[in-house]
Amino acid sequence: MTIRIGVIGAGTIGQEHIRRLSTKLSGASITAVADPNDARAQAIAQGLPGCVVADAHDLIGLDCVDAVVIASWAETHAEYVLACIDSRKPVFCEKPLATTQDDCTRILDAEVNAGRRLVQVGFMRRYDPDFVELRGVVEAGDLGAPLLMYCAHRMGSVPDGYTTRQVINDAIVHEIDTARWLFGDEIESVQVLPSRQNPNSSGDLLDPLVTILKNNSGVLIVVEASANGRYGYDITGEVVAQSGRVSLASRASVEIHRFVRSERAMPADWRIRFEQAYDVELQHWLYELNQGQPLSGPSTWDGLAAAAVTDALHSAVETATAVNVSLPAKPALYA
Ligand code: ISE
Repeated sequence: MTIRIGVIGAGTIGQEHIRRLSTKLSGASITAVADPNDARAQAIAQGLPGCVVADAHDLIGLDCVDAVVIASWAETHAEYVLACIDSRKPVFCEKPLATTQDDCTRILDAEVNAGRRLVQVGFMRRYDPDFVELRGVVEAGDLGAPLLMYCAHRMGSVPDGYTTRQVINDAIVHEIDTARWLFGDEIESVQVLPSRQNPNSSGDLLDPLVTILKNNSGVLIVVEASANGRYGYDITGEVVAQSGRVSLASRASVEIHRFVRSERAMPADWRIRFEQAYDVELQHWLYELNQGQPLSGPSTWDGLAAAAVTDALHSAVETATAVNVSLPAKPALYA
């Protein structure tokens, strides 16, 4: 069976997903595209047999759309996810699920009322082989109790006008979900420590930004987020445990030796670094839809728990103090 997919948002990640869904993954066809830039949507649709262009809300209701991929601006996610739930159409929503805990709560209430999981959130690191291996070592327990984690989320550059709010909602949200997934524990409180500012950055952008997350077991997760490092896309993670430490493998693809120097290439951006993770997460989603199996990927609850932490981080930026994270009881649908 082929799942007919409507894609909302044909920007960078939307085009990436259209490419992988239409040329790489099995069990899907792209039947509709929606984007505020109509010319862009038309150009993309022309390259996809039988694909139509529609307004986002119309796309969700089309008979030729069985499931929806949301890759639009984060501020639009809640509106479109709610419309998919209302139409009882499965939806893969790029992270963040929504930009506030309140909006995630509205989504959670609607999905619980629908009585089944319809939403998967694009926390793709859970499908990245390096992160999966890191989690395997932590879960095996040979190193003893995890005590600390150090993460760096270093981007080579961000667009002009990029803000601290976006760093938290768009970038650090990955470390938040990784910490929850890795340790199987919720985040209890957060702190934010701006460092000396990078002259490459300007405006409302704290760069680099250090955040300290503390989970219910007392593990501290220290996250450095850098926006304009200029040297490449550099994602690191190291867990310090009772009797050892384990860190993510370096993702250098090649080593270049010349002029009495040796260099290691590194990813230029997230599309290259996480290509395989994006492929696997979407293929896993398609497989479960095709098999009629309950969704087992990152859920609305995971999106809400991450938004509770990002809300707390926004507060911590303002107050320069530790801020507690508050979560409701987890509904049985997400047990
Ligand atoms: C992008 O949307 C991603 O999800 C990347 O993983 C992250 O590094 C980047 O900051 C986001 O803009």
